[in-house]
Amino acid sequence: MASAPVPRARSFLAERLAAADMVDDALDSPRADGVSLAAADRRGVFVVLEGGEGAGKTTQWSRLADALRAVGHDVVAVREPGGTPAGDAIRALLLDPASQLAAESEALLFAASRAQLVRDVIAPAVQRGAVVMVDRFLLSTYAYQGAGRGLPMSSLRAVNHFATGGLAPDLTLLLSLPLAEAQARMHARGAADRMEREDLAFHERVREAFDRAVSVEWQAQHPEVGPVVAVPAEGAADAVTGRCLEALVARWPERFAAAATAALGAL
Ligand code: T5A
Repeated sequence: MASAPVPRARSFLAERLAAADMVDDALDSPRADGVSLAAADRRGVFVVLEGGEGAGKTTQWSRLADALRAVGHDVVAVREPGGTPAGDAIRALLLDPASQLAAESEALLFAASRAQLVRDVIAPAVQRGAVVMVDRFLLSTYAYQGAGRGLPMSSLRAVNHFATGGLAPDLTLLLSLPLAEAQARMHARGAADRMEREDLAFHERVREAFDRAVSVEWQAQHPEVGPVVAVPAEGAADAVTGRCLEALVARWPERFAAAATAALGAL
């Protein structure tokens, strides 16, 4: 009598390949969880401000939002981590110098805040036609958790694809300032949070990762980050705001020309 077939044990290698296939599937299916917006659904624009600590992102994020609102744009301005009640609780945990977090936990918490923000705020606002301005997004994870902490990029990419559902920024303004100048601004401001307390070598790795993201080659390999343009962040805040507005006009001349003219006249 023939015996029943014995299920063949899966080898370790087969398990690894199956896992890799699942990651590939996820990366190949940007609409799988429904938050990715096709061009036709994207009535608004999704703009991110990035850069190392002290580059002036938060200052410019607020000034740009004010300048655009002043000429009638519907602007939604949020920051990462945060921007939702759950995200704000995660932010407090992540930035508290008393938090003891493994690098992996840290990466997952940033991704969890991002997942909530995308679904509750960013995707609905982009769909209704708003200008969505986000202070940090996925590129920060690649710079801080990837280059800074040394976590594997493939893992960060997969986790964050799950978090964003494939929703990529339309434009990232990368505020670029020499590290020494940025650190001087931070020291002048006082008390440092958990991330700011990392040593100089960590912040140099972060800085190098941001610099790499400006290249055409890097952006071609990381379409999930969207286009990145560097904006020199030296000089007075007014001058930097002017450069940011020029970058927005270069990308969307019709949408932002009036705002830029009005704002530049008022600076
Ligand atoms: N993080 C975040 C990760 O590790 N992974 C992630 O995925 C994400 C999303 C967030 C931390 O989390 C990390 C990165 C961060 O460490 P945060 O408090 O939001 O924490 O930190 P930052 O985003 O870095 O904000 P900062 O306030 O620290 O830096 P900014 O926004 O670059 O700088 P800003 O605008 O606050 O300015 C800093 C100081 O400089 C002055 C300001 O008045 C202020 O005192 N300043 C200027 N001075 C002179 N000239 C100018 N042009 C100036 N512009 C601003």
